[in-house]
Amino acid sequence: MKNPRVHEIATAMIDAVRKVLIDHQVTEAEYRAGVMYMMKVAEAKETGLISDVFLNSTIVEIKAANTHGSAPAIQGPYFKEDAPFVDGKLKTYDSDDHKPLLLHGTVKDEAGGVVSDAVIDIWHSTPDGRYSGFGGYHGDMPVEYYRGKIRTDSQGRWRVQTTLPAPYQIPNKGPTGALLTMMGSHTWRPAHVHFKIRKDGFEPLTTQYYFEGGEWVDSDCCNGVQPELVMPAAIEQNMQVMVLDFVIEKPRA
Ligand code: MBD
Ligand code: FE
Repeated sequence: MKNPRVHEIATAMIDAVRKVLIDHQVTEAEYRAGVMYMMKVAEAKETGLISDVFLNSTIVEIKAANTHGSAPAIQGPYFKEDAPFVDGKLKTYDSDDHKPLLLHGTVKDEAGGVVSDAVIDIWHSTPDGRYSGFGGYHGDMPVEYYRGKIRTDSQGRWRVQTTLPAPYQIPNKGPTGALLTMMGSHTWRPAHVHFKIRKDGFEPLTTQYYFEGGEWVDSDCCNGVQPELVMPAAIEQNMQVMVLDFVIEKPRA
């Protein structure tokens, strides 16, 4: 059955690629190398990674231009729906000697009203750049580490403690890393913490925040940094803190 949206987008994508092939006079051998490359990406289970490295920021750009809520950011390939609810603290490894990080703030609607009982997913990598709940490069860490869900209270407030994430290298031994290297780029992302805020009757907000002055903030290999997402360093209770007041919006007709 013909799907008009698929027809429109798939046809335009194929036309765009055909134009590149012609403009750059791509040879038969180069075309075959490209096809082999896509097979390697699938074999290495990097289809999600390579898509998000190059294209997620464009989807975010589209969303950002149409939102009255907080700035969205790229989700990346390492969100896990099955992360558990946590009580004020993400589980981290004791061998993780990095500094504590306090995260707190509020969730409000566009009119400034508090949003209670919103669910916030929070996730970030270990200091050595691994995400829990994934195999291969990530080493099969149980899903309850370095991620969790919390709820806002009756005042729309939320709070959670974790450890400070470090600058992060995307999986760099596979085809995605190889392509970035051949393109003259690199595989680094600035240290970041991911958030997904959901509440019935509101648009989900997927975002992530970075640390002012952090390494790679000015050259993220995923093009995911926007000025609103870079937070200044602050200290509370002897801990580095990020205070984030999220605004979520109702779906538009
Ligand atoms: C990540 O951790 C990430 O956040 C993104 C967007 C892409 C690759 C790895
Ligand atoms: Fe990430």
